[in-house]
Amino acid sequence: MDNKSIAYMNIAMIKYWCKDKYNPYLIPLVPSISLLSTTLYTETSIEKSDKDEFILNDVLQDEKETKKVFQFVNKVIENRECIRIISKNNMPTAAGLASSASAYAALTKELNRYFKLDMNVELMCKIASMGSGSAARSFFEISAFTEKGEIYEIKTNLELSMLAIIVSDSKKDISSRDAMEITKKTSSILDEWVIKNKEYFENAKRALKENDFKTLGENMEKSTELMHETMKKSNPSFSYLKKESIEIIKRIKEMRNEGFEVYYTTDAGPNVKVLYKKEQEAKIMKVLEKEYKGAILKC
Ligand code: 2P0
Repeated sequence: MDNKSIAYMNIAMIKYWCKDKYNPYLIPLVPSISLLSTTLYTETSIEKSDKDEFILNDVLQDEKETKKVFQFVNKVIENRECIRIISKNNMPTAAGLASSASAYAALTKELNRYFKLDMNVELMCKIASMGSGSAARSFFEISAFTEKGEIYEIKTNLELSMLAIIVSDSKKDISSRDAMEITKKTSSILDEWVIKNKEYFENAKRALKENDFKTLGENMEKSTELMHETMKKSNPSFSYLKKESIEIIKRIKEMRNEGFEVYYTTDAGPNVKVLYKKEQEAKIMKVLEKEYKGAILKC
């Protein structure tokens, strides 16, 4: 067996935004559905060391980052030897796509391997959720993570693909963790978010089962729009989107009127992701590559 573990990042089609509680695993406030990346991943290995260390992309991390990661490790395993965690993301650092989802999923798998914890996938999903909510969804191609804390695979015959249009690589002003807190405490439309996102989740789940790409795409956009609206209606009001993001979103919607089956989503950052059916990749890429030269990244 390999002496390392790999996990791919995932992109939410139905968005997770806000936590209910930890029990000790995360119970999100709303259910989400994600698609696993086929290209962007974290690779992690663990080795014996005389003190706990965390190396990310060849750089020894400072006390703060190391503490954060080892707080997670200590939740997974007590009474252990000191270890060195060596992680690498294959995402271009300039793309602003590095993801806590692939990071905590890969670390969970590697802890399982190194310490021979004998956890099954169901348990590893839950364990990963203690590190990062989205990490719970990096174990299946399409994952559901419900407001009851259930995590399971959804099957579909649709062959889905995503690409990202990179707007900016600048570091987030506000972490998604803090942003979720502000939203939960202050957003005037939190109740609406909880009710509506559940509807979008049910619609998307049905659409995946019935291979209904249009319904899936429409609900992805509704979930995305309402998630960003919860932030706008928070106090203080905030947004991760930039002027360029809004322009790209407009263009994606316009492409639909031109007959392309494309739908957009955005996360806690300005980059825009585009969902399409794999069979239409060449056709869609041709248009987007011309308009967003050098900014397209296959997810
Ligand atoms: C998602 N995001 O569903 C949503 C949509 C960003 C926007 O999950 O605090 O890093 O570690 O549980 O998973 C980003 O938040 O948050 C995220 P924590 P996470 O993908």
